[in-house]
Amino acid sequence: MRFGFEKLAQDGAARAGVIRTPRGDIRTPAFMPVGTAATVKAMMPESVRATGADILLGNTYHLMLRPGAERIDRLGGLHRFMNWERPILTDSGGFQVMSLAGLRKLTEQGVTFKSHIDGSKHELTPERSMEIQRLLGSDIVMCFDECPALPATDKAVAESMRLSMRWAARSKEAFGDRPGHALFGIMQGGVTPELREESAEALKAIGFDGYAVGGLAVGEGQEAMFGVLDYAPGFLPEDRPRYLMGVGKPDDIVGAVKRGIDMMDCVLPSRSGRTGQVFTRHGVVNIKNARHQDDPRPLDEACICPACRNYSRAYLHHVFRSQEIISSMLLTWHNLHYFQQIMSEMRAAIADGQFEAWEAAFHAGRAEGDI
Ligand code: PRF
Ligand code: ZN
Repeated sequence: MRFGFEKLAQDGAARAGVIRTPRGDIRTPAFMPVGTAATVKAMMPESVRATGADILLGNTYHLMLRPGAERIDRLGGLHRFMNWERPILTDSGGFQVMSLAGLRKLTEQGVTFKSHIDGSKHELTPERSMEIQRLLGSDIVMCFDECPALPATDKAVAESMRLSMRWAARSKEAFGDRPGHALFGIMQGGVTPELREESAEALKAIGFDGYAVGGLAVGEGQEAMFGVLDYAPGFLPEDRPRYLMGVGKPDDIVGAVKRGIDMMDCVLPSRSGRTGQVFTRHGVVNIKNARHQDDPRPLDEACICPACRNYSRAYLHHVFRSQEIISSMLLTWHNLHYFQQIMSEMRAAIADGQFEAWEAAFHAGRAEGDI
């Protein structure tokens, strides 16, 4: 079976559809929980599935360092290793090298760096990134790219983008022809329309199964990000999935879907679950706040996740303050459930031609500060 994308409905620029893979369908717009180190922290894989996730994200950078891609391959691949048999998308490593590794050196060939774990020296190139993602058994492989931090000069953004486009061509060549597996290109170009268009044209000339919008959510702010998303998805093929990398907060996700994005990933729901920040229909709840300590109500009375069905705010406050492991488990579950709930509601609204009304209700129900 081959990889495919079918658009089922469109409402304005927002699209609803399905990505078909040999490991199962991915309903879009899709939110991908992040499973960096072969685990979505604090969650069993069956619990992640119960929140409504069709696909997880894994990381080349972390897994190559620990436990090693060759080891995961010997153990039957990442799906079996982590007990998640559904689709996995893997990021290619360059972005994580730039944000996590020590002592980096970037050349035309690739990047050498020191591990953030033990200081050991490693190299990533487009060819090695493709090899690692093949050893992991990734269903959706990402091109090896470079993502400059913003703000940066136009000249720096242009040079970085052109390097990423040369690496995209090398990634495609090294990936080869792998039926049932997909390779996605990554658009760069900062917040400059001409550079975004040049990047999209370069990627389309190479030809990919899907296209990511990279280089956003790197310090430019929501207004600038939406500014790019007002035009950038339009440079990409209509009939291929579009993936916005590393985004975001619930309102970022809604704004991205409205502008034609089909897939997203972010550590926010899982990481926030461990730091006591809870996302709900009404806004953000900070569970460590003392005003929850006598509160018998659930986090969100309308939510059907285990944290909301079975526990009070007072209990969740207590286990968070006591640093009990169940705190991370319950809050992560709730956050992931809430993010998937938004995705599911958006898919239905797009199918019904009601996206605008849904979006208005989404914003109307939310408070700015802590609730
Ligand atoms: N490139 C890759 N991974 C990423 C990004 C990117 O630009 C981003 C930017 N938000 C997150 N993750 N390869
Ligand atoms: Zn809940």
